[in-house]
Amino acid sequence: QKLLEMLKVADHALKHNLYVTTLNEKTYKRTVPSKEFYVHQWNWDSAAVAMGLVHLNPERAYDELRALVSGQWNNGLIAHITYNPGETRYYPQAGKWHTEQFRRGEIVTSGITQPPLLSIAVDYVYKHSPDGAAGDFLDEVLPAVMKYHDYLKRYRDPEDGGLLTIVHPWESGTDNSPRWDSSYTHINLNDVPQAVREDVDANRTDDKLGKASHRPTQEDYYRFMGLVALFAKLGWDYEKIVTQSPFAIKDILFSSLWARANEALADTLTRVGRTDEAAKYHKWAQQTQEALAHTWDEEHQQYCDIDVAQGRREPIIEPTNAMFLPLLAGAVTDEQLPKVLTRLSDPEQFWPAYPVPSIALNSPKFELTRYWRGPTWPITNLLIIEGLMRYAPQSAQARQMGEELVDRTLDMIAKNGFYEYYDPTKGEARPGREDNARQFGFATFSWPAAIFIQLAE
Ligand code: 9WN
Repeated sequence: QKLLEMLKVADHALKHNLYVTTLNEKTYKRTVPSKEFYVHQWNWDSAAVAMGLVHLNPERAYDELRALVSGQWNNGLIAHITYNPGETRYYPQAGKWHTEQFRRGEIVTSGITQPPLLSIAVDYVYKHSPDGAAGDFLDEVLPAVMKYHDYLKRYRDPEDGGLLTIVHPWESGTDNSPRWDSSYTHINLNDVPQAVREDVDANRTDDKLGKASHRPTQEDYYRFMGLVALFAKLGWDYEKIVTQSPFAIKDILFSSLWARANEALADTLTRVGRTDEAAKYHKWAQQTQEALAHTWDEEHQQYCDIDVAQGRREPIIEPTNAMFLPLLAGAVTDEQLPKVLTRLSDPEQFWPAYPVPSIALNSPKFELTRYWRGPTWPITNLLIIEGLMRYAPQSAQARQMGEELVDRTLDMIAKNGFYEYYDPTKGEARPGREDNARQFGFATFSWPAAIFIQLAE
């Protein structure tokens, strides 16, 4: 009964966050993360939303992904934000990116990307569609997805080593993760132009950026916007950006999704009889699996991001939940698997009442409410669940943990409603803006609603 009620509310949340616009004389339907705060279309949020929507309303899932690829740049980039016109509440507003020359007519985007959940969503939506319903959708979206993969391979793995480089913390989807602390020591805040800092100061208000005690700090924002200004100055030329950015990381979360995304894309292509084209993506997936396995650090018992900015090559040791994403990629070796599961199942680290916190509970950096420095996020739970289930055929422990994580995630969301992130110790909701969340009841955030639907299926 409770489950059915929740599904209804999830449906309501996803309808509440729908934005319909007409751009370039076409109608686009985008589900924004939260109409009270994140009023544009976010890349990996929309991919997650489409996977939930396909169970309620396949047409809306198609619309979501069509809208997501509509602003693709000529070089293949699918941006992290596709802006809704006329909305200026969220900072940075559209004009701050200086991406004018790359825009497709009236469709305005940011200039960076986000973890590549897109092809995983396309494959999922296709597989869960009623027979014959998804053909047109696939014809429209598949070329864009393939072009996006080519962009990622060409610009983010120029050395052809299998791991992808992100150039902005927002590209990781885990903005203020402790994974980036050591890289930040190389970004001199004095190098951030005065005008950029003043702009952040003027905009870092609760209504534009959410509750300050929960969000990334003022200095984080100086860095975020300093990088945006630098990339605009480099004309959004990704050959230059990847070599010159003071922030450039081989990200294990991003790369794990990349491996899985290539498998998914190869799967979709195979299903529609394009086996020859699938081979390339299979190869990329395999290459990344091997590269991820090699980031394992035996001393610290974890997979590591690698700081590759400006010629550096420094492994990053931080006990965050990103270390479990190689499960999703199928990159974990037989020898590594029990070690990964031991770490994940430890109640002092990653398995408290409501796993999986964004950083280990016993880390001195753990903060109960600060965004990606403590709270449990439904999106990373979904990916870790998929990862654990991938190893279920060979590991009873992985299966049992995967099933338990489904139950606890559903329970956490059902207890509170659809919030952005949750307290891992009590499972309480941690909305970005408590005032708004209360005011609007619990039908606010899109991806917990969509993930709830997907996990309840
Ligand atoms: C910056 C929308 C996005 C998520 C990210 C999350 C947060 C934006 C922000 O919100 O990022 O992209 O303003 O903090 O970190 O994962 O996609 O829900």
